[in-house]
Amino acid sequence: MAYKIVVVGATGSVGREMLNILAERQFPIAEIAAVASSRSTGDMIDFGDSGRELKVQNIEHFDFAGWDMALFAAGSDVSKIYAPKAAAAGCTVIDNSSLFRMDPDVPLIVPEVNPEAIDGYRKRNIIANPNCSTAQMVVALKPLHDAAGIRRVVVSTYQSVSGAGKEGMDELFEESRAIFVGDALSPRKFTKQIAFNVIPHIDSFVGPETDYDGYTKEELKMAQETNKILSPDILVTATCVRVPVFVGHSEAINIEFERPISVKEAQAILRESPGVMLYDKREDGGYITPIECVGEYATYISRVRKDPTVDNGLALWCVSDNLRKGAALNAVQIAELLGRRHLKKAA
Ligand code: 11C
Repeated sequence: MAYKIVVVGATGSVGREMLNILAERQFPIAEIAAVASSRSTGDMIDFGDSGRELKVQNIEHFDFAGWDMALFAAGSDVSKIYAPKAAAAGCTVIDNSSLFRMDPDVPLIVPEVNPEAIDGYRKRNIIANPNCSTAQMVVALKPLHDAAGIRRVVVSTYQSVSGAGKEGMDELFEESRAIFVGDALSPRKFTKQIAFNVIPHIDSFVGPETDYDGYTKEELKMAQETNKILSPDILVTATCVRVPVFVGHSEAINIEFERPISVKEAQAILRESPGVMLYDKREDGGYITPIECVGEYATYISRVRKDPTVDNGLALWCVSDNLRKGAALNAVQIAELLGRRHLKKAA
């Protein structure tokens, strides 16, 4: 069976990656539409490396009836208006924004972790794609949780500027150039200079209405989304930091388990786990850095070691392409899962 697929936000960084990945994985496509705001209407964009070009259609006039799935990557404001319209027209929405993630009637899916949860999608005909920093972390945690039961996670992130979209990437580029040539440039997208700096602040601050007063929404998302996808019992505390890297999020993760698990056991489990690539040599360069994961599908794990400061503790380093596993790839994998598990049966 082949599907009629819509990509909403097709001209953005994640939308383009969705088109690349649909073409790369030879997703069974009967028809494909690239949809965006009126600003891009009529522009031609590549359908990955398929050799085909797609004419961008205006979302304001797009009729979702008769389409099987719509992959939304245009942000919460667009999803708020158009995702329910598409879903009501019978087109299943796979939404990359944070808008529906914590809705109990919307499954939040990482296919390697909780594929069975997708069965609840019919309530709203919407499936949510998690935040990029959560997606790669739960891919790493899931097999270890199955083996020894995770009690608590302490994570610090090193998130690339592409998490803040094209504007974030432009700002790092222009600021770096300005510094080299001696020009002054004020921050626009970020709160402080990002070139040659790090900023311990991603998304807005959370207020005292939650246990996470003083944390940021990005940090809260890592806790809440992990609880929804993997287990409600895992305690997560995160510090999310923006770093001057264009693509690829990195995470230093400390894990406390219910039961003992050795470094060798964890490495053996991770070596066999779906979506994971273990590269862990205790030598110079024996680990993966963000620049090496760009354009890749895997979540890379390195530096697995015992954390001797707690009972049953491990520490590890986790890197993934935030535009791919963190966004576009995960959305396409959800579309593949939906096709396999539901739409074929209905055909
Ligand atoms: C960042 N993780 O790096 C964010 C981008 O909730 O989908 C994705 C925000 C989200 O800035």
